[in-house]
Amino acid sequence: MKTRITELLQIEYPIIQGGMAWVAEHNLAAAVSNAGGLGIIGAANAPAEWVRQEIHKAREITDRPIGVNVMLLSPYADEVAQVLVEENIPVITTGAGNPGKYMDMWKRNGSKVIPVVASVALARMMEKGGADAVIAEGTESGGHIGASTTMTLVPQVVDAVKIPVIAAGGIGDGRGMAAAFMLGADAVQMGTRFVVAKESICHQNYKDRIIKAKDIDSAVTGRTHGHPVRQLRNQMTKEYLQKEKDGVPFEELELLTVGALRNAVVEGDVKNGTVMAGQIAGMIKKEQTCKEMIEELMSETTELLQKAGTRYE
Ligand code: TUI
Repeated sequence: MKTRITELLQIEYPIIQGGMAWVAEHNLAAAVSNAGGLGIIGAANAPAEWVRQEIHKAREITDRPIGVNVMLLSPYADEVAQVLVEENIPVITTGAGNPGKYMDMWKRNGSKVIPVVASVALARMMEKGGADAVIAEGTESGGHIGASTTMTLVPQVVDAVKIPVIAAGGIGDGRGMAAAFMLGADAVQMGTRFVVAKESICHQNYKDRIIKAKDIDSAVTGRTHGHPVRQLRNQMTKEYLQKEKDGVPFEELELLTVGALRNAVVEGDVKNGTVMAGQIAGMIKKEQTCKEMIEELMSETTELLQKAGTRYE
């Protein structure tokens, strides 16, 4: 399947793995790239030297391109941005902010820069600033989210910019992927489904929570202080949401989440940890290798697109 994104990024399939904190490390990224998608190392809040090591380790497992996601709220964002230049990273995605100040240095070095946007305004600004594509991420996603749904955001971004658009948020199978193409996207980015990949180093308790999740099992914390985060409901979200209702100050709410994502992903504490996952968790029922996932996604998607083609001919 050829799209503007497979051409731009020199990949076989239009599937990009999300840059999930703690989960998107070298094993997962290399497995996705080896399976023909684009694997991403999530720099998240990690120091720049960790990111460099992960890039080196991924390169031992795959010769194919891998990308890095820069989480712009990270205290290490400046140093990470520099490491990506030194390591000649071919594809850089960004999240949780405006990457404008890094754009020139990355573009001068030949990287393809693909910011996540949650609005048409930011998509337009990124195109003007030289972005090669944008990821339009709907509120169905796990982690830090914007307000618009994928269904409404993707076509509006597609209409607003000429660069390719990658759809993200709530996509977990061939139906979602085919729908994204119908909305005008040239590729999809998926996170939650890859969390349960066999190559994902995420703790089994976390994977099991996703596999057992029902459609309405996610909750959004942090709406009151402007940093909404989607995660699966547990003891921690219950306390957090009650405290938000009670008007507890941000600094006290923060105490509930310090180290909580690591506790869930690495230690398997799915009761008091942060179990970030998208609304699609309810549909994810099995662990597979990245290759199995990507092959299944591609056969479902192409079949649906062919069917749609005949129906509307
Ligand atoms: O970044 C993500 N997902 C994330 S980041 C993360 S770590 C974190 N944890 C707690 C609080 C904050 C961060 C966990 N999950 N996805 C990409 C994404 N970017 N979603 C939404 C946005 C976004 C939102 C507004 C991007 C830009 C934006 O506008 C910023 C501006 O300055 O205009």
